[in-house]
Amino acid sequence: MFNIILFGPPGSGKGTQSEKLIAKYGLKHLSTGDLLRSEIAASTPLGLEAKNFMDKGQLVPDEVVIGMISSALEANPQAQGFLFDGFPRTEAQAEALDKLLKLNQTEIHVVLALDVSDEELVKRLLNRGLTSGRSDDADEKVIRARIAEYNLKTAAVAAYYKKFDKVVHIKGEGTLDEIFQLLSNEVNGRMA
Ligand code: B4P
Repeated sequence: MFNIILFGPPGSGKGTQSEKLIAKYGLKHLSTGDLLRSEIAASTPLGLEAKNFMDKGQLVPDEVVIGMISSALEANPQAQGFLFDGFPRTEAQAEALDKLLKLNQTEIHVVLALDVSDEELVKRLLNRGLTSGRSDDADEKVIRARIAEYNLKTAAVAAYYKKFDKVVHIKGEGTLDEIFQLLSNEVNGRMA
């Protein structure tokens, strides 16, 4: 089993690069953003609760996303490995993930952190907002709130994994293929 966290601020290319990584390495993609948007689309109680936070650019409460990831891990006992995209986003989520993986006798093997400047993030997300229909991409104020949440609560997750020497920083600006090549080089080196 090989487990990756793809880490970075909103708009850093996590979702985009995840699609390419799961296709190449046969991993199961677990995106908390996608899971939450499915719950919203199905108007479940969890989705209705999450929407209140997401529309303001705030993080959804830890217990909600941890419960979702726990169910997703249970539902995929045959996976060869997981690619976590947008999770963990707080230190409490990172600790919970470590416990869940330990129960399954596995661990996080590498945290790939995409570095992108704030101005580039805002530009990308506003651009995506023109076509995505995502309410959290439509308004610059909400986008900047998401970046502030990242700096306040999520950046600490990289520090958590640095203690275990698992974090690799990758330049997240450039073409999709250039960035994918840098990510693949790291995965290849560690899977060997
Ligand atoms: P997410 O769905 O995770 O969304 P995101 O952070 O915006 O990143 P995403 O992966 O979608 O974007 P990408 O960078 O690929 O989260 C949304 C919300 O859900 C959060 O704000 C929060 O409220 C909630 N949430 C999710 N997980 C949570 C958790 N664990 N705990 C609490 N709350 C949680 O792409 C962005 C754009 O950039 C795209 O248009 C793409 O085409 C473009 N792009 C990508 N790479 C590019 C490149 N190299 N050059 C130019 N453009 C590029």
